[in-house]
Amino acid sequence: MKQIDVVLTPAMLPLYQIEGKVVVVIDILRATSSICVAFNTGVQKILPVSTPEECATYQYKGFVCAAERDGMVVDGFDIGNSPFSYMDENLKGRNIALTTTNGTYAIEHARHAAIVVIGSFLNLQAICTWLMKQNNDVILLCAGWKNKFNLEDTLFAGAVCCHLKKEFSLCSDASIAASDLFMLAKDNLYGYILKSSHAHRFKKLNIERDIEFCLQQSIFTEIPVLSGDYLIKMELPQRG
Ligand code: 3SL
Repeated sequence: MKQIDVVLTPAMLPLYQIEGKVVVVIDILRATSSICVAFNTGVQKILPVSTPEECATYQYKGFVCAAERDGMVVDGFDIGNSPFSYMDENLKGRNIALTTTNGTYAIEHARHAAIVVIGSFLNLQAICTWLMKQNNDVILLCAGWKNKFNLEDTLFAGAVCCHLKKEFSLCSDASIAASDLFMLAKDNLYGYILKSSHAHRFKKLNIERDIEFCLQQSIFTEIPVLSGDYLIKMELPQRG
């Protein structure tokens, strides 16, 4: 039986073998949610980069440059990491260079996997349906906060484990703990997430509406996938 495992922070990734596996990168608040929004809007490609300095160099190559640190838009950039910034119709067909505190860091560290995809509550059903059809084992990589554990990414990992428990074996205590956490919180995800440190950070920054948005389930069908250096929209077979 295929296996599914949860890596609770990028700092733990060296303990796992990702070669030959599918890695789902998870940063619910907010990088992977915003990436899903961007592809739903019609963005062509997203280039995840490590630093705001590197990101700024893409301005001269026709990219939209987006940078976030500690929840805020980095000075000198037009957009940061709010999902609402990626709903702009002017982004249709554009390429974005993006750097965020944890999300792009996690993507960078997942590069050696067979396939790297982007997961969020916004595309939960699409990701699970696609994962069911894969032959590879799966690693759910939580971006966390500066290499520390967080609740929101673990909850999403738990949601995926619960959806896939018939097709995959939950092969570790981390995947069992994530599933149990999701079962505990699922009837009031928003209320539960309000306990999290990131929710407190958002409160101070007055961006709590982003939390509510990012917790909507399965409103998008796009699956962003890493292709070379870029995230692109996965081409899925047409139904019917
Ligand atoms: O760390 C990240 O990648 C971000 O998602 C953090 S924030 O939600 O923009 O604060």
